[in-house]
Amino acid sequence: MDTSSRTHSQEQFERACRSIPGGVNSPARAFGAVGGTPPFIQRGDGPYLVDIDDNQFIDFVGSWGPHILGHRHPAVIEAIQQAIETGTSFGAPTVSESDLAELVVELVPGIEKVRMVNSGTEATMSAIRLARGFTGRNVVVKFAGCYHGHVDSLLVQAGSGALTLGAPSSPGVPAGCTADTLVLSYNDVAMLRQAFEQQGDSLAAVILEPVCGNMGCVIPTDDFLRTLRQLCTDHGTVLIFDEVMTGFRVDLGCAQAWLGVTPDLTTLGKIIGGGMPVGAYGGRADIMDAVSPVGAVYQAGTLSGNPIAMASGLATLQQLQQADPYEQLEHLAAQLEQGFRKSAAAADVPVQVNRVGSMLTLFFNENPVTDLQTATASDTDRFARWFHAMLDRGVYLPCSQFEALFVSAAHTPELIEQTIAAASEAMQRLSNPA
Ligand code: HOZ
Repeated sequence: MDTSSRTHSQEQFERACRSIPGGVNSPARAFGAVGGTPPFIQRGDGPYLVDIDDNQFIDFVGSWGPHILGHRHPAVIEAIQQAIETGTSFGAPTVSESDLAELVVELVPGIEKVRMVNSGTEATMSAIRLARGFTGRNVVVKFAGCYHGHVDSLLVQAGSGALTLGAPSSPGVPAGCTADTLVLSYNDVAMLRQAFEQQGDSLAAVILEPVCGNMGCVIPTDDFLRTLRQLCTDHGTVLIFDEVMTGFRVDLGCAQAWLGVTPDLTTLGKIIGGGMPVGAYGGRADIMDAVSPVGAVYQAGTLSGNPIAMASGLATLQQLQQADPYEQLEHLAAQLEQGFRKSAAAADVPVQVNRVGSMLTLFFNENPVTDLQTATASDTDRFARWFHAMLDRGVYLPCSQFEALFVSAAHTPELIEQTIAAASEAMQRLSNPA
């Protein structure tokens, strides 16, 4: 399929750029790192996206994670429609908030109590404030290449769009906001031990993506995670897993269940809203009870716990619980991983494929990718050419080397085969550009 005709998208992008900075409401989707014009989406349908030029793409972005069931899953749409009939927002308690909270508590090992917010950024910002309020300490550890939304204190050596667009540490964040942020290297156990030896008793929190997705998919070593858990316990430091991307993605119990390491606090986003704007932070009851109105740590939101968003999230999690698609996702993603590896080998293009369950990144890199330094050694020009060759063949991938793609339960072995065929052609194009 040739999907290179994108006249209407081009017109709409030019129009959008006149009234919206860069034509987009979130920088990661602007094609800044790969060049060209992003397709404007008309609709989603199961594993497909259709743009306004009527091009159909096999979608491996899934709205950057939420659509683990594919687009417009009937159970999710029906739940949203039912909720809309009763109103759109009340700013008062509803039963749906407890329904979703109870299910989250049941599914996620580290969550005894949970507070709903509206985005992943809000969740991590609130979790950091809570950890500081609970411990009475200020210093927070983060890891280079991990991304926790656009929270001032965490926008240091950040991944995702910040890394893609070359601004891992943003202007507009006063030095004072990051003075208490300590940045360490992902998977570096010696550096971690040293930081705790030097200032363990003044560390309020350590926050990390337990499987990183925002410098591309990077997998933690067992030693790294277990050492981190032990050091946090020994020093009374709050361990925060940012599971905005991995939550309900790598396992129904999130990455913490898959890894067998339980954090003190967890932040969630994406799948928990089933495509509606929902974030959440939760964890140990003694810590969560420091949040207002029980405790003194203030956090609030007019639209938090919005009934339509709750209905969408609840339907999504219930569907995951009933259908249990994780084995199917593992098979599909393993098929894709093998296909990508073979297509690269056949074209003599050096790549690394990092994958956990249905999240995967193909790095154009000769060496293993284990942290930010090794991730940024990837050939991003090559990535851009591969990305466009795939898009022209009807495969919609994340538009950055430093993101993970997502397989959904709506994909089929046939669609994965079709994607691998496109990948083989695209790889051949890389080694023989003419
Ligand atoms: N946080 C997303 C990437 N990891 C980007 C979301 C977007 O731009 O829509």
